Amino acid sequence: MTPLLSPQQIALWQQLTADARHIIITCHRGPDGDAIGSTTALASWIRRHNPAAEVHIIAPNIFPDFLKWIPGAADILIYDKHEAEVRALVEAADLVIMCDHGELSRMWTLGDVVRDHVCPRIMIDHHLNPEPDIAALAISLPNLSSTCEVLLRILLEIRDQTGEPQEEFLTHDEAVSLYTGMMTDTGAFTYASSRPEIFELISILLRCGIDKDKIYRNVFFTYSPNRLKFQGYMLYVKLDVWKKAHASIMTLTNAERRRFGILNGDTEGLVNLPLQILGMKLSIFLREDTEHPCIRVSLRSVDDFPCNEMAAEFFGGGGHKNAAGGEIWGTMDEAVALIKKAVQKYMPFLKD
Ligand SMILES: [Mn+2]
Repeated sequence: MTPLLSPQQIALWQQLTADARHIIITCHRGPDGDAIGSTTALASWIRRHNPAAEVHIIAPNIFPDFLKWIPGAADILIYDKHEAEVRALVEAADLVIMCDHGELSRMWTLGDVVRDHVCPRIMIDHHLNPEPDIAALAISLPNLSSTCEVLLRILLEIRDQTGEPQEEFLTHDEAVSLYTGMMTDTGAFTYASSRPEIFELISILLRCGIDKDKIYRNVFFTYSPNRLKFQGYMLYVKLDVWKKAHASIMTLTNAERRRFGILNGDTEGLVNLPLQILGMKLSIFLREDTEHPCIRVSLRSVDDFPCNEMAAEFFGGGGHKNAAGGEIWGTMDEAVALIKKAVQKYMPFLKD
């Protein structure tokens, strides 16, 4: 594997992580498996390598229940819930490590607290367009699938540099955290995961004794009975396939939410299902917002269909080529009408 870090960067990493006594590790708002996995693995690694340091993981807001089993996740401080305590910790920090975000604004108001506090920062990330000049050491690799992959490669390079014994470079729990992030950011290695290095790294994690099948079940087999029945309802009753456009649409109202007693996270992943239809290129999911009079739009595609461009042009949103979102201020009928207009405009991408 080609090294990610120069010898100078490794030296800087070593110096920053060894000298600090009050370390804060942050992730983006709406933490996902990669955010929780990278922060918990790194916190554990630093505690082992710099026992004199006090290390805190801070998330801007709560993370989903299906990530709570991750080793170390129980100790994560939630800024939304403990504002004063977190503020004091940030103000005492002599090192801030940003994981899985390249911009302070991705932490919302917590980003302002971090920005106002002067101390060295390290950025470990894989998102496009990192904010310039916010970190003494910025390790931003948009070509890698996950921050956990970036972090694992950093720790391997440090091991090789320091000659640390093989068995001490990563604990079982750290390996579990890192695997979780690599798995969740690639849809269990079904997208953005064709580089051979990923599987070399997985083999290293397996040698640390992780049970990858169990990790998969811990994350993905966590439905309530209601959620599965609701999914059946959405596919059987609400899925509308536009054959000629190779597109599909599902809509969800708040009345339906109440009827099935579903929670916000229960709609997660629903938008991906129609892409299992042979030849399907675009899946659209519209749902009434639970707080505001607007319709939230989720788009998923395969191959070259630019979800991000459609989201930016029609729904005031954005995202990635194959996954994007936005919102429509209006009724569901108005939203569906606008979607039809958008699909018409992007028909050249959808036709055979
Ligand atoms: Mn990520």
